[in-house]
Amino acid sequence: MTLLLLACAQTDSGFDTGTADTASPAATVIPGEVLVNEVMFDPSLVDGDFGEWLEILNVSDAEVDLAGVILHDDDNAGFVIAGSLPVPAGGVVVLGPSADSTANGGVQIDYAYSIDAVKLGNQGDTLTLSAGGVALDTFTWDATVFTVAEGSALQLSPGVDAPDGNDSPDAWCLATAAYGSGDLGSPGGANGACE
Ligand SMILES: [Ca+2]
Ligand SMILES: [Ca+2]
Ligand SMILES: [Ca+2]
Repeated sequence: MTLLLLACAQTDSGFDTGTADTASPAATVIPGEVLVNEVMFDPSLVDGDFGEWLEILNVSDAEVDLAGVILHDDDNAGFVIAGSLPVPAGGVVVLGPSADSTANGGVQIDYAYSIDAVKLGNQGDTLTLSAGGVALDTFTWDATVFTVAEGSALQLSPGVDAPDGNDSPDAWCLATAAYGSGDLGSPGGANGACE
């Protein structure tokens, strides 16, 4: 009993014992480090249930781990990134509902989630990244304000380095480079310049 109590005390004081009080890992990423960088909400060559994806950019100068980060759209349950998902400094990770590159249009997915948890609206939606109840980034698009097109991802202009920098439609444009089967975007790679 003494040993058990000691083990609990160590857990509470921050020792990593390999177990956790909750099912989700504690997030370590903090506001200002990551933002939504590219979103494919309306793939043309494959069904959106397989071919949607989004890119998260690390704008800090050190690697971050997205474990424990929660991602929501505006009307579905959302999900918690359940395991380690490292993002190098200045680099990106790609999340989508299908990691099968033959089904998803040829995207290399770093983290797959259930399509029932997040569905990216073709006419508009809001993505929210949060950790520990704190918002890390939100990005809202609306087809009445943004230029959108089936088969083209919305990409953030290179150089935007703050979570509020992607709030303006002026910071976004349609991707023009082809990936995988031929839809347009740069999943996992640097975004093209916006004219
Ligand atoms: Ca969609
Ligand atoms: Ca934002
Ligand atoms: Ca990209």
